[in-house]
Amino acid sequence: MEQSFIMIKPDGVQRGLVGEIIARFERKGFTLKGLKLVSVERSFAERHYSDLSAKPFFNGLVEYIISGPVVAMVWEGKNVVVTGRKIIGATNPADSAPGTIRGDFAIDIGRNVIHGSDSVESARKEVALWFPEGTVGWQTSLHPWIYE
Ligand code: DAT
Ligand code: MG
Repeated sequence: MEQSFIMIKPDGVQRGLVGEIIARFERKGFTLKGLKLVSVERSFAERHYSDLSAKPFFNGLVEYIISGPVVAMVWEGKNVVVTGRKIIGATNPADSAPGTIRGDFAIDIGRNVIHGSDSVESARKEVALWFPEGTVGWQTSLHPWIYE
């Protein structure tokens, strides 16, 4: 089953949005397979965002991610990467639809509350980077009530 790496960024943690965000993924029907509160080092944040290292906003982005603890999660389910991005909303909260996490809880692009993998391939890399210890192997008993 497909997995996505979802991270509540430091602003989301500071603003008390952890429960709200987890609830949205839970209620959708996705399954939580990994969860931890972590403060990451600069070099780790740079690795996570290595694809963006040439961007002018890269340093500010890294500073933001290391500015406080983040909640790192792995969510599993059918099409969770694409659907997770829809739940999260557009990168710039000014363009995120109401009803999405960024649309409901964010204003500035540099304080957009949450990260979600943008492809199945990057999800695989991000899950491996953030959860080298592995994720939790369990199956929800709700499966037949969520999938036909
Ligand atoms: P996303 O987080 O939606 O996958 P991304 O991978 O393109 O977006 O960029 C990672 C983060 O970098 C994004 O959540 C916020 C920041 N960012 C992206 N584009 C930016 C820009 N033009 N100015 C400032 N920050 C930006
Ligand atoms: Mg991205």
